[in-house]
Amino acid sequence: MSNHPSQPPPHPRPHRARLLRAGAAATAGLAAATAALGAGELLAALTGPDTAPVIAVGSTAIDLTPTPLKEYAVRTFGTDDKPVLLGGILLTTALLAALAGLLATRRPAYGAGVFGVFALAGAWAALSRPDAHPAAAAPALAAGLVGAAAVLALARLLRTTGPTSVTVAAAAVPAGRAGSSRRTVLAATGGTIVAGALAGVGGRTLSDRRTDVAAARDAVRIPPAANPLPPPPAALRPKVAGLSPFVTPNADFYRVDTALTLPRIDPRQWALRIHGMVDHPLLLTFDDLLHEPLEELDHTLSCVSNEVGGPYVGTTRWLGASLPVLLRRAGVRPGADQLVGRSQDGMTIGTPLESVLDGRRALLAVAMNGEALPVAHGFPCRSIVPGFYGYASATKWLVDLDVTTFAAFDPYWVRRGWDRTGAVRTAARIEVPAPFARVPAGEVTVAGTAWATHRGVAAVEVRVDGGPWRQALLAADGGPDLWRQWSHTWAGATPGTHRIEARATDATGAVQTEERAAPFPAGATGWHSTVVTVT
Ligand SMILES: Nc1nc2c(c(=O)[nH]1)N[C@H]1C(S)=C(S)[C@@H](COP(=O)(O)O)O[C@H]1N2
Ligand SMILES: [Mo]
Repeated sequence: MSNHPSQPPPHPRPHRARLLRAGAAATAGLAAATAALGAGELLAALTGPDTAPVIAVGSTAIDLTPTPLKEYAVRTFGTDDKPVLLGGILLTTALLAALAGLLATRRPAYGAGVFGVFALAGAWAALSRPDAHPAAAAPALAAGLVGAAAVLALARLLRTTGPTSVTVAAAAVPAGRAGSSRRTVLAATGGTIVAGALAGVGGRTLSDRRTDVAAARDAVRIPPAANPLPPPPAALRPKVAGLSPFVTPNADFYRVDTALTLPRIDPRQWALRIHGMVDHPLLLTFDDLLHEPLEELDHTLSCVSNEVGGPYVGTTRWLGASLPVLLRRAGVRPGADQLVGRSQDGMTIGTPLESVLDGRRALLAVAMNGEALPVAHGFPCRSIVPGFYGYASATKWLVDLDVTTFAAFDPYWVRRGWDRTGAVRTAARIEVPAPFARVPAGEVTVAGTAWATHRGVAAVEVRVDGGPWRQALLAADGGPDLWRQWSHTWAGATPGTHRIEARATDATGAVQTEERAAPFPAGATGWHSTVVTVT
């Protein structure tokens, strides 16, 4: 800034002054961004929570993320991948905002331009969501305008009264004036941050209240099953401390989806369309669905992204209308081979039609373990087709079923390179002892869970340190659609470090392969192992 017209006279601490100036400018940018995001949230209370700029950008980022990076994120952050993504977006926003503030004190138009780019990116992201309406762009555009106006105003204030002139003034004018201009800058910056934060929190609260479906969900009365199943027998689970429960409580059921804000659907406004290659397209309301004879299905759902030994698997008693009955009522035309479910948030999930109609108990589920589906698990309705990973069978927030062909349509995950079929691979998981546990020498109880959904588990074997395979003791068999728990007594465990391995055989007689494969593109393979220390 040596050519600056108001070049200050030599100052005893120029570095400190420059730093202060830069800090104040960056903070002004951050304040403007806070105001911008606050304005976006406030407007999103009207246009829908998923149109708020950060959410819209985040959702688009999820859809655009290349598969390997997404795999890495799920592997590294697990179900925290969404907070990590939002944190990353906020951090990037903060860095760019600080840069905008620095630019604005020199070239106001550039500073404002950064917010213009923000606005356009946010608007584009919001408009490119599958369920977008034109008003979806409004929050991002408003955010851009507010941010640009705020950064211009704050930068102007800084140029006239900011730390540059404050420090200069401190040398030249009575201390009172320098203090008051510093207070002006602080007050304006702080005020902008507070106003932005209030607008943000207020907007989010308002939109949560507007879209809340908790009351509507509580009001739902799910009729009992036409032929209720007996409670799951205790013999399904070996009595081993530390082994997971046979039926997974809803609160502990894994959640995997691309939704940054959960779709909140009022069941009174919900309808399901069954159409495509059918003779009689159907439109079913939630009431219609509840008037169908409801079936119970005890079933183990798992995610294709689950690593060997991983947690993305759970067992539930689902309740719902029969999917094959409704498809037959619609009259499936010859030639159709794929059933595509579409969710309210635009997810598409394809299942082989032949499997849905081959006699297995596929459901349009409305309840999970005796209560209406939790919002995170698809309220008010999701599909369940035993034998397939969730990405190929279990559309949450389901609103549309399209009877089509594999040739005509690639669903969301298939477009990203995942296997078309999505059949569940055989898996065995060691749960007891826990990894790196210290156990006393002698007899060690080993126990776990195995699944080969819709084929069923016929055997589980255990070995220690690469020794001979021993048959584990299988608990009672709940049927092929359920996981099977097992236990084994490892006799003669000697002090030291040991490696326990397990493998399952499915009911077709196929032994689980040792070959390690990553979850992409068709599900992980390989034997689970756990290392323990015997003392
Ligand atoms: N609408 C919607 N449905 C979805 C998904 C999704 O991202 N969106 N993810 C699928 C995947 S990959 C899995 S494994 C299951 C997980 O269901 P859960 O979250 O109830 O365990 O939902 C499936 N259904
Ligand atoms: Mo999944």
